[in-house]
Amino acid sequence: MDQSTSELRARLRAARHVVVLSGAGMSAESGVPTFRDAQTGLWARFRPEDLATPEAYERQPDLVWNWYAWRRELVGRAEPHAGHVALVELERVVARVTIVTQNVDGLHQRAGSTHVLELHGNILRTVCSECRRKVERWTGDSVPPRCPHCQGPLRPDVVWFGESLPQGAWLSAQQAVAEADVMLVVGTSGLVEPAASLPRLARRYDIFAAEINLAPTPFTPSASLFLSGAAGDILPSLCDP
Ligand code: BV8
Ligand code: ZN
Repeated sequence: MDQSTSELRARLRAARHVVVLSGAGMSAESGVPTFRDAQTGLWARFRPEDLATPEAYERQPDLVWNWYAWRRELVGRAEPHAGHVALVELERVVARVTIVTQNVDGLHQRAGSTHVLELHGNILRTVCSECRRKVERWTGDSVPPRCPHCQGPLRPDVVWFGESLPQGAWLSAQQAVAEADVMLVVGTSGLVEPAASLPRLARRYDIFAAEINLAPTPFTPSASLFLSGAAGDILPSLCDP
């Protein structure tokens, strides 16, 4: 094991509170394509940033609904990988582990992480765009389906570009960073705000922030440590007992 990995292992074990910011790169090895990856097949000609917006839903609700139906099905088939499991293992050696995720696939929870803050919602939850009630089942063949309570169009319970983050999760995420001893920044390109401001916040508090990514990002120059590699390879070497 190289020196920087063993140093980070030691820091993690000495920490009372570790906060992890995860991005799409954390789910890549589970088969969920990242936003930077070109989308496949039918969706290759669309940019996610153009579809994940209220305007796109307003303009082409059926197209946006079908894109999410395709992604929901894909996420439903995905399994947490060794990196997700390593973060669960970390909870056995560190008193408090807070996972702050930009991902909407619920894989951290499925792996068994007990404290997950979803900054951008969860694609497996569906809500009414009018009354905002959660809707588990819907009938009829209209696309998008209608809310059983108020007939409003249903939508995925995710945060679109231009929409605010869920207040509670966002405040708790900032709080978790302020109280952390070590931060792991895993599989995020650091391009989407305000999530990308959290690693910068950690460095302003002089908190040790290690970045795990296949390639450098805009945050890398300010990171305390950069470990180049895949989340599924590096996290087990850091977190396994
Ligand atoms: C807000 C849910 C304000 C939906 C998502 C300029 C112009 C216009 C807008 C803005 C602007 N500047 C800032 C903004 C605001 C905007 C924004 O940041 N835009 C960007 C594109 C410039 N942000 C917002 O709109 C946010 N809201 O700001 O509200 C506001 C305030 C008050 C009142 C009203 C409004 C909302 C942003 C949330 C958008 N929703 N997801 C859905 O999923 O469909 S974001 C979505 O993209 C993902 O959730 C994810 O968070 C993000 C993609 O980022 P990453 O996770 O980093 O993934 P990415 O593919 O980019 O990178 C993958 C990384 O992993 C790479 O670095 C790669 O090297 C690495 N990797 C790959 N494989 C591996 C790996 N690493 C390790 N191991 C591997 N195996
Ligand atoms: Zn409704």
